[in-house]
Amino acid sequence: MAAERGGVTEPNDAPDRRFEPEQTVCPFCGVGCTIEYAGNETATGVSGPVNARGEICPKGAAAFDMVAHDDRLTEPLVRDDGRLVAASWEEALDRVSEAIGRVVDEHGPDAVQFFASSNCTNEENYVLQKLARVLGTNNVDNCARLCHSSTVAAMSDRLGAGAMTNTLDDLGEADCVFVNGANPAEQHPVAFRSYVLPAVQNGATLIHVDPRENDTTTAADVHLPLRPGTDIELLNAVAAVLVEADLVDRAFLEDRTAGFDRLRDHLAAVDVAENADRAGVDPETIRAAARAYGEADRAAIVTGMGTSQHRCGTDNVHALLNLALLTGNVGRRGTGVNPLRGQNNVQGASDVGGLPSVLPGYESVDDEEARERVAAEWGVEPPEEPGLTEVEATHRFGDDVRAAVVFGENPAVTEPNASAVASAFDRLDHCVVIDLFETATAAHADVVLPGSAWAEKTGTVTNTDRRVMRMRPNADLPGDARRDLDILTAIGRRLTDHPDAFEYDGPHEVFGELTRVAPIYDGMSYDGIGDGYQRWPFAAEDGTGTDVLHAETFATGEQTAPLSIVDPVPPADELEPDELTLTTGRVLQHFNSGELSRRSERLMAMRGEDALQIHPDDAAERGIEDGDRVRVSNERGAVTVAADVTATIPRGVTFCTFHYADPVINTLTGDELDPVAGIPEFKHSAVAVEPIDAAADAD
Ligand SMILES: Nc1nc2c(c(=O)[nH]1)N[C@H]1C(S)=C(S)[C@@H](COP(=O)(O)OP(=O)(O)OC[C@H]3O[C@@H](n4cnc5c(=O)[nH]c(N)nc54)[C@H](O)[C@@H]3O)O[C@H]1N2
Ligand SMILES: Nc1nc2c(c(=O)[nH]1)N[C@H]1C(S)=C(S)[C@@H](COP(=O)(O)OP(=O)(O)OC[C@H]3O[C@@H](n4cnc5c(=O)[nH]c(N)nc54)[C@H](O)[C@@H]3O)O[C@H]1N2
Ligand code: SF4
Ligand SMILES: [Mo]
Repeated sequence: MAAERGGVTEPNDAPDRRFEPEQTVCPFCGVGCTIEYAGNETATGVSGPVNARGEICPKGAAAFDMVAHDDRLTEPLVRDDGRLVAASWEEALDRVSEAIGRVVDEHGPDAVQFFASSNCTNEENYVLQKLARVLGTNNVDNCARLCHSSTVAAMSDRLGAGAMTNTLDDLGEADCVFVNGANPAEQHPVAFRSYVLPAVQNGATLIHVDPRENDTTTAADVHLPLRPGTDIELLNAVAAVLVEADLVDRAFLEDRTAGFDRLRDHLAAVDVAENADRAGVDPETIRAAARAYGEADRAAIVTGMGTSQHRCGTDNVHALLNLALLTGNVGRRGTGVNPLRGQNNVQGASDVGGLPSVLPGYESVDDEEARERVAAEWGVEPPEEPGLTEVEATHRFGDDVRAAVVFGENPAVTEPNASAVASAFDRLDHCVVIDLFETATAAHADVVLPGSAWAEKTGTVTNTDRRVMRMRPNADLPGDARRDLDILTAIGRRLTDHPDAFEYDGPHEVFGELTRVAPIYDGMSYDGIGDGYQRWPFAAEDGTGTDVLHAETFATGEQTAPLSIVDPVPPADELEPDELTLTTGRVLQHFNSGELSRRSERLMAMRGEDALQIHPDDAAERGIEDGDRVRVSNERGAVTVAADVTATIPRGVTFCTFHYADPVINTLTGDELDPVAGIPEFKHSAVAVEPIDAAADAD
């Protein structure tokens, strides 16, 4: 098998084990399980900081399938006469620096947008954002924008830190776990099975707020199957019951919060039955959920994309934060508000400055002191004006944004309103993609550079509960592919006037610089991390870092956090008669833009392509049977997928995964953005659904 895989040159009878196993971190989700090469092109879980018993999920077990896959890019590609053709590294890098150099000369550095990668290491992302800023622009963002940017905005605003307030370990101590808009049983399987589920088995109440019944619901005591886009109605109703039934923590409200009287007056006007009706749920179930949450000694909130990916995503999280603050569930073990982060380094990509408005360590670009500290290290001061977010930038491609450097992201599949994204990419003067595969985004690129997969790199990643862990190589690079860090530093040396700023002995030296620049990583070291972890904010004295945030004071530096008045915001798409709501998301076996998971035969064998969940009554009305091909359409376009007729989804709502369909599911999603965080509304679109034959007849 090894012989037929791309870039691997051994003969057929070579021993299949080509690499020494070394403890590293799973490339998929933000839980951060440790794995290593187990021979025979498979990964095995090894005891690590998160998965103490070496437990992993099916994706972790399949992590090697893409590493030596035939489809791996093994040489640079450049566009000649409209086609991507093989080229030398010299030529490809020259084209990048000449074309982007020209854009900078003619239009200034703000005409270039950098896409950082949540799939890549802290060191790689640190160098990418440094490249942008040394070039003179803050136009750098990562797909946290599409993911938890609204969570980060609301939590930073209220509490002073946009990350899990607590740890996976101490989630296990909760008496009640309130899961809002997340499906951790499928998306964060080891966090769910090894931390949440044991708490539930010990008697904790699990509340699941999700339109659908899924694997998380199976373990839940209370399910609130709300209509997509009605989280504020539901959460305000829960808050109203907490106040009405006197389940609030008076001492905590007094000492640690501000604005209770205002919020209480606002909630007095909330009619629980009316809000329940708008959300499509039973008011008694809302009351039961509020009682379970309010009466628990320790209640933890877990939040995901169902909360964050709305044009009111930031407000949704504000409404959720109110519940924790009203009941004093902050600053103690087993409590808090816990966003489960997406990829294995989406937390780190943001921590190290892969965002347009903050420097490494979340200090604002307009903070002069922070800029000066960075300048002392870099020899160049970063610009003061915040840059563009990803989707904002895409909207401006061909206007004031003329070039893009896309590192380990696939926006042609994963940004909303995909047909508009595709034409936007074609309006660029120059686009360079650094990836493992010839992606849908690479189809619009002028230069495609073959990077390194997770198993071929050294560096660190930061998991969902703020633990920095080390990646170690378990495989050789295929063909002429290069390490991502080497590619980025090579571009930095060619493109900027500060080549010395991109000379490093290796990732450990980059990490050292990061710990000097980003205060939250201050004191960490490669050696100190070892096979374990160091957690931010890192206090060198106690060896591992701070577990529970906001214990005495909030990370804002304040003793109190404000309570917020939040009013419902209707979704951008209004439903016409006969239209259904489409919400999108994931399943256990598949991953994001599908580039990694589609390369695993075993994952694909467990479950096939994208499918549209639709209620039996909605299906029957349209003459749709289970397994039929259906056309899902709206004013933005049309997509064909298989129908999965199931009563696990409410009437009027459909759900589709966004991993594989062609054209992509994001053809249907809208690109109106949350005004604070710039996150799109992936979780609510209006669509018509019809059987494919009827659709063909109509055409
Ligand atoms: N297997 C697998 N695991 C993954 C990923 C993957 O692609 N596959 N991706 C990783 C990434 S990048 C991320 S960000 C995380 C995401 O992890 P999750 O947040 O769990 O992901 P989603 O499936 O997008 O959305 C969660 C749930 O929100 C529900 N939902 C939809 N609309 C609404 C709504 O309006 N309100 C509420 N309350 N709920 C709603 C959906 O039914 C869905 O079950 O997973 C990570 N882990
Ligand atoms: N409809 C809909 N759309 C969504 C969402 C949704 O719920 N619904 N969720 C959104 C969310 S939460 C997210 S996070 C985004 C994800 O959006 P993306 O980040 O665009 O998607 P990914 O598939 O995670 O990864 C992108 C690319 O990274 C490459 N890659 C992986 N590892 C490496 C590496 O080590 N080096 C290099 N150079 N490249 C690498 C992969 O081959 C892939 O092409 O999608 C968003 N889009
Ligand atoms: S739970 Fe996440 S980190 Fe752990 S093995 Fe599965 S995908 Fe990898
Ligand atoms: Mo994500």
